[in-house]
Amino acid sequence: MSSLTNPIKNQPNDSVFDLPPLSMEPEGLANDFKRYYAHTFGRDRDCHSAYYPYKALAITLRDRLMERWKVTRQSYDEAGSKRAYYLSLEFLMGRALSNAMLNLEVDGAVEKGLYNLGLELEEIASNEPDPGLGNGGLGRLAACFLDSCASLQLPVRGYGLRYEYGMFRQLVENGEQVEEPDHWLRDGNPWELERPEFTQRIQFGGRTESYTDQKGRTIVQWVDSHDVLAVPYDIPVPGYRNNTVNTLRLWKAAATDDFDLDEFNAGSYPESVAQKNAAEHITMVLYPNDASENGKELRLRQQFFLASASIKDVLRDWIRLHGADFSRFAELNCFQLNDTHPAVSVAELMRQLMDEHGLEWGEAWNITRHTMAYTNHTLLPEALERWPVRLFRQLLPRVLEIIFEINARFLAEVALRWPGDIDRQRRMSLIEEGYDPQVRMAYLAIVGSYSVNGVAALHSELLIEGLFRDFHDLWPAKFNNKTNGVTPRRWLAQCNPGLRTLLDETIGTDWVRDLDQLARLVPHAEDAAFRERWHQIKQDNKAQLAEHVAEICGVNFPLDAIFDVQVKRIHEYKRQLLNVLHVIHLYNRIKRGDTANWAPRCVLIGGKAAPGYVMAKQIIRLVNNVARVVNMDPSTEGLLRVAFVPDYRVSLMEVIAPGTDLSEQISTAGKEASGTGNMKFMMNGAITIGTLDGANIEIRDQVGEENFFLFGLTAAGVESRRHHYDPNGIIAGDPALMDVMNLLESGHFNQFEGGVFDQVILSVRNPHDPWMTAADFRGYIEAQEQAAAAYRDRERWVRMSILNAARSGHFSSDRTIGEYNRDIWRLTPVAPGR
Ligand code: 26Q
Repeated sequence: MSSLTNPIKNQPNDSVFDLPPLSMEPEGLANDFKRYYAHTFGRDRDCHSAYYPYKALAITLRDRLMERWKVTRQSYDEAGSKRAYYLSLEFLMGRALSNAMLNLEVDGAVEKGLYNLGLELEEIASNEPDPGLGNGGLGRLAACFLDSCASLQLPVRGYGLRYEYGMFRQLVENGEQVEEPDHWLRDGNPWELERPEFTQRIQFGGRTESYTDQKGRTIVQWVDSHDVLAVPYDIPVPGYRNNTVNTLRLWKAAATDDFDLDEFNAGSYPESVAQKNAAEHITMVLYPNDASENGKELRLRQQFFLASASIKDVLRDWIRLHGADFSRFAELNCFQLNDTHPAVSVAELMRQLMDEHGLEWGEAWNITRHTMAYTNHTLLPEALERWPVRLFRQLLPRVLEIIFEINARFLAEVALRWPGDIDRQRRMSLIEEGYDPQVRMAYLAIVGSYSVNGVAALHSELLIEGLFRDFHDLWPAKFNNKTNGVTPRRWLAQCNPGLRTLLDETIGTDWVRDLDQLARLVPHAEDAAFRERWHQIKQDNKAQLAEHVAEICGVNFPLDAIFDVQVKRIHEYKRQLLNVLHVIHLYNRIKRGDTANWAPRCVLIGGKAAPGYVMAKQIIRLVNNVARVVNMDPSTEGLLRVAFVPDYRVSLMEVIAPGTDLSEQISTAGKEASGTGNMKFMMNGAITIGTLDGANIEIRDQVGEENFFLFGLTAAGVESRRHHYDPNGIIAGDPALMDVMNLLESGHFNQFEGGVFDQVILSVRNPHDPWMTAADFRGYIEAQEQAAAAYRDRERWVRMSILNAARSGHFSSDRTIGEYNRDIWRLTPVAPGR
């Protein structure tokens, strides 16, 4: 019947897109909300679920994003200018609803519209699940970067994986971490748009075959592979009030419809169908360790799946716009690798250009090494990714051949530069020889990239002096620094509405786009009335945080106390243990009656331990046990409270950062690449107590030494001390530390649980303790005393707090992305037309 009315083909013509712009006013928004709630979801007055109002509001806003999304895509195509792709195994986006409202500038209108329906926006927003598709800093950085790219109108697309299960949910039972799966997609995800039309086919396994064609060229084919489909799901990334909506494209693994015919004919039809299941496992779960987990086949599958699908997608797009001529490809495209996790992209881009698009090695290599850029996020040598050659051979035989060829050509270059220096060739080889040879992913990334960067000044320095020294000798110009940043939209405007209002009234509203404007607060630090308002806002935020802590942990935090907070992944190098030693020291002082001029203190610690990291789990248990002993002791009332907050995640940080006075950044110097929590705290007026590590150094440079509590060895000091480190001597010579160790070793915090803390305690006494906890104890205690003294002088503290926020402009991810763009990507901003 349609052949009569639509004789050409059953596809709508362009008038289907002729739609009037959607209302951004309270009434129009409320009408859409009502329609979705009642008609789309079919709710009536018997529905008491708070989830449906959230869903109805989410799609009301999604419609507004859709309008702008389409225009942005078209504008990028029309501009025809260079694009960048951020490849990452993790995007820790956090909740989308409030961010969409803020960036679309409808937050006020939505609140009003819902109020007229008898609904409270905040309550509705709290029903959104917090997607946890990342472990920590690296994943959250990717999310902040996408926000900044959209806000700066840069044509940048994120590529990642759509994990069915995100970061595990952390429970604490009897003081111990318990992991629960996070099935975040169970109730659907209103923010994603499935794009089956862009599905890609990804190869695994099989073998290679080569033959010589008529022109005498060697053609290699990857055959007998077991293929998996990659189905993209797009998530809109709105810029701040600029009509730009960029894309985060996440791949889901799906089985092909091919059957294993052998199995099928052998009569094992169910087995043959069940095989399909294995394919879908690739994107089932996020690996929950934030240091490399070596040798896990599924992880390598995930990495290649992301690399191959994303590159195919980019090449498909290229051919759509430019045809099969790749001569300008490198000029107009750039891939940023978020650590080595997607580094197999270097070889996979080579493979696709040569085997699928017919380029010669030389052409393909020229393109590859001018489009790939690599960011390193770690200094720990044990965290550098290596994959067994045998695993590569089995899973990605063609990719391994290409890696070998890259290596052979690279080592020839090394030999040319340093003739006869066999040791250097061995050190720099992409293949680590030995009983079980390994592919060194960082070296593959360096050799295949035109830019290699660290994430803070110290980190970038240490990289070229240490881990990557040989490569720096060869190609000094490749190496650069890009100090991390965080988005001021989520981490100030959204999470701290009280402070946002004060800032807007004091310095206008431009700071949200241009965070350096916060420097205009500096003179106001001398205004007593301004300080009073600042203090009041902090107290209100502390009250909100205290409410959460009371509800979640059952611990009461008095508001006159210093809120002293350390939240981050649990790691020995981050030294949550040092924090605990200080807590025990304070407890000891209380028990001794040494409380003259005391500043009441509430210590909050939170973070997840990798499920297989025994020491990290013991540290969590220690925090919980110390908290129980301290909080139960009547003598600590009004002086000291300790709590471990379970399931630390993005949405929790949005409550924690605004309510924090003192930010704990106490890693062993030279080990924390950057840190980004430190920046979120600073923006919200917390003062840092920290070591000269990562971005702490730059934070201190910005805010001035008088507004930062510094302690501890320097990175160089740590390395030179290693040779003559004597923790037992330090303990014997420091009565305070001696008391702390005695309490720990007497079993005071593990009555009836003999021995559970032995490993942790022994690590402090170990002369080979890589983190040198004892070395920094004295300095830390003294810095904490300075912090307490400063806090007792309220006017002084509030001044310091204001100056910290005022000097945080440098740590906006807009500044970071501006530098990536200026030095690496060289993209032209594109404002969406019409
Ligand atoms: C690798 C292989 C197999 C399984 C897991 C992994 C893996 C996953 C996540 C390895 C590392 C990570 C995450 C690392 C990370 O978050 N690093 C942090 O990055 C931040 C952003 O640059 C820095 O601020 C932190 O200092 C750094 O620790």
